[in-house]
Amino acid sequence: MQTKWLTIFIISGLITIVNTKRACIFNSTACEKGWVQFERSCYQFLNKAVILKEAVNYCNRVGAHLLEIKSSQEEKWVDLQLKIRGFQYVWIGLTDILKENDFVFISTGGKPTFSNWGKNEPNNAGKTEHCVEKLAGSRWNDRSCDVKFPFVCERNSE
Ligand code: MAN
Ligand code: CA
Repeated sequence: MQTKWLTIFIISGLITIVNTKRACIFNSTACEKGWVQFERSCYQFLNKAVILKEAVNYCNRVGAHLLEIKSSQEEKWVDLQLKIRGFQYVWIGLTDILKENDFVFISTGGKPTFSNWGKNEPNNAGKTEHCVEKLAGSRWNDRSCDVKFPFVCERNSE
């Protein structure tokens, strides 16, 4: 009789552990309301055109950074999101403001390993283009940091 109760006790304990673990895994991959997930990031799409520094500051205030596209899979997903939301352009979090034609992530200063520049870009037109726009469904172009574009914030989902 004692063995029976001990067995029930142990099994119910194990079920509780498994269910808790499952809930943790489920919650840890979820993004907050207003954010959407792709792989290990949460993204917020802001359909308001602002100059680059305002986009950077907004993303920082919500614990994020400007969109950083690190693979063609990520870019394909971003293009789907932009298309469905009717965005034509967005800022991305790259700049060569410290050294001409040396593009780095604004968030870390690190060098990207993936890029998707348009034909003949970056061209530093008028020698005033130190920020980067992405055309929805298309490629990247260096632009003046003082023009206004909608933007996307990105942060870790874990
Ligand atoms: C054209 C190209 C781009 C440049 C913009 C600036 O589209 O020369 O490289 O950034 O004009 O308006
Ligand atoms: Ca350009």
